[in-house]
Amino acid sequence: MSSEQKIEFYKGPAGGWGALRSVTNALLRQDIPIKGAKTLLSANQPDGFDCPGCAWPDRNHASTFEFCENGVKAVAAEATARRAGPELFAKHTVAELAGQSDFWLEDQGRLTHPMAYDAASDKYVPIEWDDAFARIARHLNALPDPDQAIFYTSGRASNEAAFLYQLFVREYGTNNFPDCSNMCHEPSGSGMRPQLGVGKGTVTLDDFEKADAIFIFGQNPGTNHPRMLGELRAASKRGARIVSFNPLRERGLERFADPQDKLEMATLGSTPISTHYFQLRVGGDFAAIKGMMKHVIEREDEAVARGEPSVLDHAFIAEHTTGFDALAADLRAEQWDILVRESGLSEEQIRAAADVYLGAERVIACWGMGITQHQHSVATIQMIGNLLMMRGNMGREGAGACPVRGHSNVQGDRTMGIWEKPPAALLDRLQKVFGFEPPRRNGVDTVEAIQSMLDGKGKVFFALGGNFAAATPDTYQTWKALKQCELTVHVTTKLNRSHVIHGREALILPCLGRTEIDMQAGGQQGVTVEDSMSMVHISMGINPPASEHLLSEPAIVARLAAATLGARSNTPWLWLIEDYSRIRDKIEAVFDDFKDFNARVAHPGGFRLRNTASERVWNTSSKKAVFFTHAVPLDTPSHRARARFAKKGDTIVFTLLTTRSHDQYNTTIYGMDDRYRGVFGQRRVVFINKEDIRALGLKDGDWVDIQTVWNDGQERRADRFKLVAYDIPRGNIAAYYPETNPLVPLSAVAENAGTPTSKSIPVVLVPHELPIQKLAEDEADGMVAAA
Ligand SMILES: Nc1nc2c(c(=O)[nH]1)N[C@H]1C(S)=C(S)[C@@H](COP(=O)(O)OP(=O)(O)OC[C@H]3O[C@@H](n4cnc5c(=O)[nH]c(N)nc54)[C@H](O)[C@@H]3O)O[C@H]1N2
Ligand SMILES: Nc1nc2c(c(=O)[nH]1)N[C@H]1C(S)=C(S)[C@@H](COP(=O)(O)OP(=O)(O)OC[C@H]3O[C@@H](n4cnc5c(=O)[nH]c(N)nc54)[C@H](O)[C@@H]3O)O[C@H]1N2
Ligand SMILES: [Mo]
Repeated sequence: MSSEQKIEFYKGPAGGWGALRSVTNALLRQDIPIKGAKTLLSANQPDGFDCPGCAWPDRNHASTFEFCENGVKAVAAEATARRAGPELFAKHTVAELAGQSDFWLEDQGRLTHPMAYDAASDKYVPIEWDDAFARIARHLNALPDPDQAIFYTSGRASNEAAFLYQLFVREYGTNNFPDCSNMCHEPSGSGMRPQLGVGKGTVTLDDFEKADAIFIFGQNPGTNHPRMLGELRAASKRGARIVSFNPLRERGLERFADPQDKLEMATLGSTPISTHYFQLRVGGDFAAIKGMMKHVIEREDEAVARGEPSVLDHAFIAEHTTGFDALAADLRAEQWDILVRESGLSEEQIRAAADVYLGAERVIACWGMGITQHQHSVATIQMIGNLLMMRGNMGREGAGACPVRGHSNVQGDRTMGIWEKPPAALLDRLQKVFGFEPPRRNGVDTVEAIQSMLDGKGKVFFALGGNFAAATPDTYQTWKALKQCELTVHVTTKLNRSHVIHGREALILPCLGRTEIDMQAGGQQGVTVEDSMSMVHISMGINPPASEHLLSEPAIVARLAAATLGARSNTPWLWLIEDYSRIRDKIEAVFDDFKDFNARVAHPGGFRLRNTASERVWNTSSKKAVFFTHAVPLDTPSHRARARFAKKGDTIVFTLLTTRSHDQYNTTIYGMDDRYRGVFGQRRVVFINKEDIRALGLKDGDWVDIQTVWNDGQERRADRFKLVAYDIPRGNIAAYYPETNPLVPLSAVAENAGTPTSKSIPVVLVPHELPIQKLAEDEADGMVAAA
């Protein structure tokens, strides 16, 4: 399947014919006939299913099919004709399966039967559903302390599944809810809640139509949110300024050809996306944004001195905010040389970016993982908030904050209470509605969960979706943690690393995907999801299930809850799943924002949840929006590592960012190409500045091993990566995740959010010693090669 290994600069725009070709390949690869690929046309339709790709919203939950290359790949991966049935497991021991790559594992197709690990034969063997639930219940009920069980969630779970899950786990007695959000946009919530009183984005697609300037920090929409390019293209065409901050030159931020635009396609035309592109240092956004604010304050002071109109929105600042004077004083005192050094941008570049901000009436700021996965991510996000608020760009048309979420329902899962630090109000309400005493202790997040298992406290690990063993940091520590468990359970659609790195006992519970018809006693069921802009809508599967043995996620949770809690629970678990509108009634009973849930979600396109910040109502402790003052971070792991090696002469400490290729969905590898970055047929590459290659005494195409510089004496390495000369600032390198997760120390987390700092790991590169053979295609990715 994979193309020939080559590195070839990509000259075309994002989208365009390359995207159409790639879609055809994706369908062929999954044995899906292209003619009559009805599945694809039903994605994001009012009567179809929500695309299991990203969380970017659709126009009115679209009336026309919005073409999205990576949406098609996500749908095709789920709707594949391939099957991983009991025969596969009969043929291979788990040790053999563990020797296969991540790509190979998922490529076996959809799981068809519940399977249990049999230690005697080292194989997974089929198990009846009721026996599986009884076995889990037995383990859970044998634990002396419910906090010894850990319940992970990945962001595809529907609202209905997530709601039942958090209810079950809290009735069982713990708040141990690590989720993918902990590794993703957790810092956005942690930064925004104390600042704005909401932990979610404040803008809608309508705001995108009205913005004069859109700032994009640390996000690669051409690959990860392709439908966002449509909005950016429209904004660009009407003259809005689009300002990108990214250490890498990303094609999708430069030019885009809309595959639905016949003229653009016929003429090989395209639309420029970014009007300004700032290639800052990894982690340099904080200093860049602070510099922009300093420029704004300087202009304000000049304007006042000259008796000219103010550049700030004083009315907004006075009526709606606190903390501005302290921030302004801090900005006046800040030194340009620090801002320049730490951002990696020149003073002129920072001032130019700030002038775009000053020249715009209405500004939106978007951000992604390039902002959230750093030690100082929470402070950086509050800096973005500060910048927006200086000119009142919060809670009015065409303006606001837009953290662009990842998984299609990751935002909804948190809304439903998948949260290890539940607010007291939620627990009070659960108590009232369901008549039980919820646990009040905070639970563990993702990194704390790994630690808990390593320490021998966490003994049962249950995952509703995802791929914990591959997505998390410090891979070999995580594997050790999972292997120490008494029981690991995965509710899942496809085989992945987490099923072959397992506890003493292990279960694989295969579930329906979004694309599939969910039939219950009360007829066909739909589920609901919430996108990145707080729009809630229904999702209805259209395909027959991949196997007759699959259960829906709500059914799995409810039957497990009934088996575990028995007469202890007052909740009518099995009655609830006969008709999911009953679950939605309970959601409404717990969350006031879901008033008339069933009626409102029946509208085509659904409804938007209330977002108080977008109404300029501030649910913070002061009842105002807050300007936060933070010093430029000068003591990050990269700073410390550089200081340590500064004395040792010629060793170069790089800051490694880990990112996604165009052919993957998180830990799911669709293929070996990263078209827009010019990488084909391979994934073990390091993007590096050509001057740095020279400084290392190496050549483009040479092989290196990557080693983390950390302070705990533990060796962390990932071997055999090919150097690829790339347009990236010196001292910074980039490589793909998950292959690089063994390099991320468990203790490297964002302050006040616990998010692994996957975008800034101090590393050194050493020439690879052993001769490199051409890697077999299915060995070329994933954790195996690293093991
Ligand atoms: N096709 C596809 N779609 C996806 C996903 C997928 O894997 N595949 N994953 C989904 C998920 S869960 C998520 S969270 C999102 C992720 O979507 P993104 O947020 O786009 O995540 P990344 O690919 O990790 O890339 C982040 C970008 O940040 C840049 N960057 C890295 N460090 C810095 C920095 O310090 N400063 C700045 N300014 N930029 C930096 C990188 O060069 C890269 O362009 O996408 C979602 N959608
Ligand atoms: N180094 C590094 N590490 C990272 C990141 C990074 O940028 N760099 N990004 C982080 C981010 S943003 C995230 S969100 C996490 C992702 O972490 P996870 O959400 O845990 O991982 P995914 O790869 O999205 O999960 C893929 C698996 O989900 C299962 N699946 C797919 N669809 C369904 C479904 O409908 N139901 C169920 N039950 N299962 C399903 C399939 O078995 C598939 O193998 O990774 C994080 N890890
Ligand atoms: Mo994510």
